[in-house]
Amino acid sequence: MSLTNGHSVSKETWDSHNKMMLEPLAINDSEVFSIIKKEKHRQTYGLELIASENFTSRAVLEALGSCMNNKYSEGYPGQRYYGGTEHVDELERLCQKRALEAYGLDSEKWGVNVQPYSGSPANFAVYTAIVEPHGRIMGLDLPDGGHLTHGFMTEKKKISATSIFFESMPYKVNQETGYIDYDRLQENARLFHPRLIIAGTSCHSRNLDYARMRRIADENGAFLMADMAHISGLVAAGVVPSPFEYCDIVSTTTHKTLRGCRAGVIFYRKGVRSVDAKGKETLYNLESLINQAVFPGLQGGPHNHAIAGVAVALKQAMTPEFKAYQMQVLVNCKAMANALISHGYNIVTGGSDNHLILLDLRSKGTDGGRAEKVLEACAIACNKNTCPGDKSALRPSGLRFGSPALTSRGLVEDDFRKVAEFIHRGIELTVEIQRSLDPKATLKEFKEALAQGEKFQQRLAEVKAEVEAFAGRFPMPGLPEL
Ligand code: DSN
Repeated sequence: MSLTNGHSVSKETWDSHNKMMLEPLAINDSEVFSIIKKEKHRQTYGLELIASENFTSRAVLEALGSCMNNKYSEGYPGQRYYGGTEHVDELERLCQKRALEAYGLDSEKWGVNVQPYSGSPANFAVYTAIVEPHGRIMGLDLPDGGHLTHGFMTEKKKISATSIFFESMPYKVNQETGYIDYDRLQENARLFHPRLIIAGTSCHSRNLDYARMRRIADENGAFLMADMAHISGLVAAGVVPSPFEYCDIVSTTTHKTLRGCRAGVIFYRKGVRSVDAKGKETLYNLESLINQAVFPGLQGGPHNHAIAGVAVALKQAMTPEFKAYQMQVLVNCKAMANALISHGYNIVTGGSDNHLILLDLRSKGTDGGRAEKVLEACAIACNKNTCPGDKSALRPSGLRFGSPALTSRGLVEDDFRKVAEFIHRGIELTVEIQRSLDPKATLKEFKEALAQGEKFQQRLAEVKAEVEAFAGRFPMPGLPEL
């Protein structure tokens, strides 16, 4: 074996290493390449209705897959712990500037941190910045449409770190109407005296009353934070009410309706927080608290490739095309809701102001878990969800559907009516399969019947084939190969 001059590896191995570093994925790792191709096929030929998902653009994916991935840059622009950061500084400043512009924010009054890895770390950074250990937080309960990070715990167990490291008290929706019960929130906040109230949802189809929540926060000297992750694209386009007027802090992910890559952003107020009767001003001190909490408090080096992707998505979010897209997201969601209502379904709150609906299957004699599995077998992706009044989170009665992803592929109202028909056929099949089993059959037994029952296989295959033919007609955004 011949060794290269002064090196301890063979020339062949070294040449082969250098070749490997330049190979495309398809050649270098056919196993991963083939899994990605299968996922691309699933996304292209299926109906993606998970309300928090979207298809980002080719430009965002190019930025995400760029050399920005290679760079460490702990710190903030102009104050880094490593050298070679002049371009990532420029990128992060551009991303910050675009984030403020996309939401029409004055840089004297608002600042932004674009380093959070995603929504959950962004939220936890906010809590550690402004709430002392075991301080009090109120967020919408998870079974009522809130997010895990808003403080979820059960009677038996503290589930989210928010409820482990802080004291969380949930607020609820009215169990009859599905709308947020602000009166009860106000009453409980007066007893609980939270340091922070979170205005944000993961499964709620109505606009939030930020003005009311601001008043409740003020009564208690609490901060008001909006977690606008689900609706941040709709807010940027100005097609739903903006939380910025009323909130001290706004967090978001960047990959849902905003349609960027997976990352998180925190906006915080600067300048005067309040003026007392004698005219004495109190200033916000959120900037250093939040920046410190993100780095070095909770994170290491920022994901500069993700910041590049977010910057591209934010530029797109300021275009007329993006506004048109978000308007279409809303009308498509309404078209799907109305079509499902005309097929005889109940929708929690009776409709939607935004990009999602929650279908209540209780009147159909089935539940979300079973219907989700049948729809999945028909190439329709959605998720089971608790409905207001559900007795157990282990058997949720609802299905959550969102319009953002399919709208990115160009579907319009008529197409969404067709989508609703596919959903209806899948749910009818669910009910039939369930009726063919013992009423006490478990979800596991239901899944076995779904996998083996010859009687239903042909009909499932028919629906799936029609879904795939329909979905395959619409272009798929992203990189051509992957
Ligand atoms: N997983 C997201 C959702 O589906 O709402 C939230 O993080």
